[in-house]
Amino acid sequence: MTAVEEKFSLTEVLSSFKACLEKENQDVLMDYYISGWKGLVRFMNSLGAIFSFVSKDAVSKIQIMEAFRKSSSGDQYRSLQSMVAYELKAKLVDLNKRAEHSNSGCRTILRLHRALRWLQLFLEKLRTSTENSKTSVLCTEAYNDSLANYHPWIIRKTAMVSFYALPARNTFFEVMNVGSIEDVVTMLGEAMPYVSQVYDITQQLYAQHNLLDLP
Ligand code: 1PZ
Repeated sequence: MTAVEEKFSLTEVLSSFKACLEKENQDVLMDYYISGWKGLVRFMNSLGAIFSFVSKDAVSKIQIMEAFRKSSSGDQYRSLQSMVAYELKAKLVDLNKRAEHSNSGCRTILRLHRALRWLQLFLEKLRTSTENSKTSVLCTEAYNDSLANYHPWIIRKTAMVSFYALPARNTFFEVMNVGSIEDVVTMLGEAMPYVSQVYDITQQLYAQHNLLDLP
C-alpha cells in the first residue's frame, strides 16, 4: 500500500461535504462538492472493478464540472447557486430536450445530486444495520427509493446485478478505513447531517428554479 492509499478514509471524503457549505450564506461550494465526489469514486473503485461502469459515469460528470471551473467563465461556477444563476441567465441550459447545451452544469450536477440521495439512504441504512444485514439488500432498497426512478430498465438491471458483488457488511466497514464498527457508526452519525444539508439545499435550489427534471 502506498502512503496515499493508506491515508484514504471515508471520514475525509465525507468531510468535503461539510466544507461545501459556506458559513455566511449556505452556498454550496463547487470545488468541495467535486472533491467529495472524487473521494467517493476512489472509495467505489476500491470495492472492485465491477463498479467501473458506475465510476466511469461519475468521473465523466466530475470532468465536465472541472472543465467549467477551469474555463474562462470559471468564477461563475464557484457555487451551485452561482452556476444556476449564470447558466439560466445566459440560456446555457436545455430545459426540455437535450440539444446544443446537452452537458450543462445544471443537468450534470442534477445527476450527481440524485446519486447523493442514494448515498444518503445507503449509508443511513448501513449505519443502523445489524450484523445479519446484507449490503446488497440495503443497497438495492436505497437504489429503488432514489436513482432507480431516473434510470432506464437496462441500467436498473445492470445495477441490481452488480449489487450482489458488494462486499459483506464487515468488509465494507473495513474498506471505509475509519476504525472499528462502532467508530464507523459514530463517524457516519456525525458526518451524514452535512451530506443531508448539502442535499437539501441543492434540492431546494433546483426546485425553486424548476430544474428537477432537466433532460
Ligand atoms: C457502493 C456501491 C456502488 C453502488 C452504486 C449505486 C448506484 C448505481 C448507479 C448506476 C449508474 C450507472 C451508470 C450510468 C448512468 C447514467 O445514465 C446516469 C444518468 O446520466 P445521463 O445518462 O443522463 O448523463 N448517471 C447517474 O445517474 C449518475 C450516477 C452516479 C453514481 C455514483 C455513485 C456513487 C457511489 C459512491 C460510492 C460510495
